[in-house]
Amino acid sequence: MITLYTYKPAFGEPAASPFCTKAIWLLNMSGQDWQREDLADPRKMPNQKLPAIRTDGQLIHDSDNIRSHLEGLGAEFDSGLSDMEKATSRAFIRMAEEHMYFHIVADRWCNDAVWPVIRETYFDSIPKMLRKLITNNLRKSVIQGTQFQGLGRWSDEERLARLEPDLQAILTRLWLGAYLFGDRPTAADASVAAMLTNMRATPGKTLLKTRVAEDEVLCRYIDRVSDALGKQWVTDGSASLCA
Ligand SMILES: N[C@@H](CCC(=O)N[C@@H](CS)C(=O)NCC(=O)O)C(=O)O
Repeated sequence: MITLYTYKPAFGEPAASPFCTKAIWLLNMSGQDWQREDLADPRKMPNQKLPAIRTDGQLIHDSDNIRSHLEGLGAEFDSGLSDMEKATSRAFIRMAEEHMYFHIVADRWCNDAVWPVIRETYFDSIPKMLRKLITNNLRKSVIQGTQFQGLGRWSDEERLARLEPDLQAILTRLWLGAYLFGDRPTAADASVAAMLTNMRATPGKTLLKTRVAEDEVLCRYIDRVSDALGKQWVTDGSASLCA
């Protein structure tokens, strides 16, 4: 049995982190038996981040490594995709995880109206008297991180303009099928939809949240992926089916 170390569910999502949601969805697709253990503090993990899995005494961290491990056990997330499609899939995953993700961070940590809800949700295990003090330092370092990464230097309007071509690329892929690469979900959907669903789930009102929440095609796509990958899958060797 695989144990997934993840952040707890938040804002109606399977986990407070899109990378944990991605890992949950990949585990479901893999057909492996797994259980979750929710952690509030990632500091004991390699790289001090979540998600990670424990399996056969090994601790495997990073959602990409979790994917590789599951593939080593026989999961075929991209079965039926051509080499050309697999190359495009890889680029979409990087777009989601190395660009779209930081918009969620900026929306949740840098926005003074959203931050109190984030603090009270993510850090409710810290005693209330200490919570503001401890999390203010953490928030400062995350805001510095967004400055270093670059997105934190843009206004919300400018940020949204930078994201728009990514959203258009996703919408273009969806002309062709229900999922990014046709009629069944693949690895790219687990990354891309995890980012989109978390953008939509951010508490309060932000430009980014409104952009995603008011886009019918994106919302139908998010709901389709959440429905399909939120369930445990069974594999019969050649195909994966929702259980
Ligand atoms: N590349 C990693 C990213 C994981 C990640 O960024 N996790 C964040 C939450 S979304 C985290 O645990 N951050 C804690 C920290 O940086 O202190 C993956 O794919 O798993």
